Amino acid sequence: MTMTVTTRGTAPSYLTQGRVDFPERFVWGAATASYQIEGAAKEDGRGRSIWDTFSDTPGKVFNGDNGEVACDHYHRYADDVRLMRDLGLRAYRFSVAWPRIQADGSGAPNGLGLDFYDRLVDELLDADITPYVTLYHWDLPQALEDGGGWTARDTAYRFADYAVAVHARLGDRVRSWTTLNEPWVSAFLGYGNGVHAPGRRDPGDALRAAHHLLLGHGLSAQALRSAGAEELMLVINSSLVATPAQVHDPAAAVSEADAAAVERVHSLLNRQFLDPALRGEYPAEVLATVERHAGLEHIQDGDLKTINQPIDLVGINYYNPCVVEAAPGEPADAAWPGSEDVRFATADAPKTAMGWPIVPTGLSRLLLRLSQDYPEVGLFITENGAAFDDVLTEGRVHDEDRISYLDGHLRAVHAAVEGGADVRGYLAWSLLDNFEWAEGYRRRFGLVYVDYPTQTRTPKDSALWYRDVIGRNGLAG
Ligand code: IFM
Repeated sequence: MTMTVTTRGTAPSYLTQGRVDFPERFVWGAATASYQIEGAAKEDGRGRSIWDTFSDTPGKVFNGDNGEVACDHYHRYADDVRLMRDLGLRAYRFSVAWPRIQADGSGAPNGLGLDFYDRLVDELLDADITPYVTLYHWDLPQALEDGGGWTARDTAYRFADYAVAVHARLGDRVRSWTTLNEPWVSAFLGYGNGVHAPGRRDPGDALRAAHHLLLGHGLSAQALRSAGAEELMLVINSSLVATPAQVHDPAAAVSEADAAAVERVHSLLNRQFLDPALRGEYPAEVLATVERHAGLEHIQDGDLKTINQPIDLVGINYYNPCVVEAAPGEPADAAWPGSEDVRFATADAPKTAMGWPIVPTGLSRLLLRLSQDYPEVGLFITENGAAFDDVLTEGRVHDEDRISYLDGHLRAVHAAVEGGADVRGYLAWSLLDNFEWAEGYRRRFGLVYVDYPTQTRTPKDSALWYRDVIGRNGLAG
């Protein structure tokens, strides 16, 4: 049944309303990341990460916030797992903090750091929740950054060693392994526009970092597979790229220049990572950009073969569409080397507290395109969610706007599955309100409200709604 949406105006008109059922083995869960929730930054031998340094640098993070305490998950993990169980989660995606395992990014693993993840995995399994481990969600050991960070080739090799050490401890119980989370963000916000750690601003560095991240992905995927890892995944931040008119109407007429701008940005955002990982090649226009800003010496013979390891899934972190139009003479955005003559615009749509436009149909269209372009790999929604200005009143958070966002995007995932996309699961971002990088704690993405001074957790209405969605494996009418 297809009909016009009336709820809060975020779901697109062609998405099915009423009850929808997801495929039988669809995986439901939530995601977090180490630096954003763990705290305990100086405990049990954890070394410094680039995010500790960046957060300590005045002016880099809103309100001078940092991850020293965060959600104190390092100490409260057992309660947090109980909360997950009570919410009916079947899967939990978390990341391992590299500096907990190797304080300086190399050498013998720190047993105390591994112990923490060991306990967490056991707790999850006892609660019947499947762990999805991400090895790199941005907290690079500071010592490696001091040696060049991701602009240094050696970091890719160090990463593979670290991945093997974590797998050696957890691999008997964890079947799903993600190498990198959002390498585009690591490279282009970390080394391109400097909005994220380590805060460097050089297009050549950003492009070198992107290649070395991919190399680290390939080397670690190869090593993990040989060590017996069952499921391998690369997670990208991905968006539908479209002109303002196309955002709401895929059939909208666009000029040749606009169409070229869309495809160029699609290459920079999506193909720059997926083509090497899944096909062993860079798109020609990306390679031309790399050559212009960084030369090609850092791309050595055999690298692309190494990067192109068989993987099982591509994880998609989707929040909003990326809206662009041709703008002759416009200089490249610092986060987007190669984006000359393109203007980044915004969609005419309601916005989240991050100012991100809410366009669920963008997710269906993205999933359908990716599944057509890369039919060899399954897809997984590894992050999707929204920050809103939540208010805790009398023990409740009535976050109707988040429920609407999630409902719209789940309908979009369902529509893509119906259209033939092989989407295996959905993980909401995030389980808990947490440290939102340069935005500090002011942006709340959680299904669960965190009162930071007391560390009290309060499931928002969206968490209770999501529990019901999981329980019925679908959406009610
Ligand atoms: O909080 C981040 C997460 O760490 C990576 N993906 C996007 C989220 C929201 O900005």
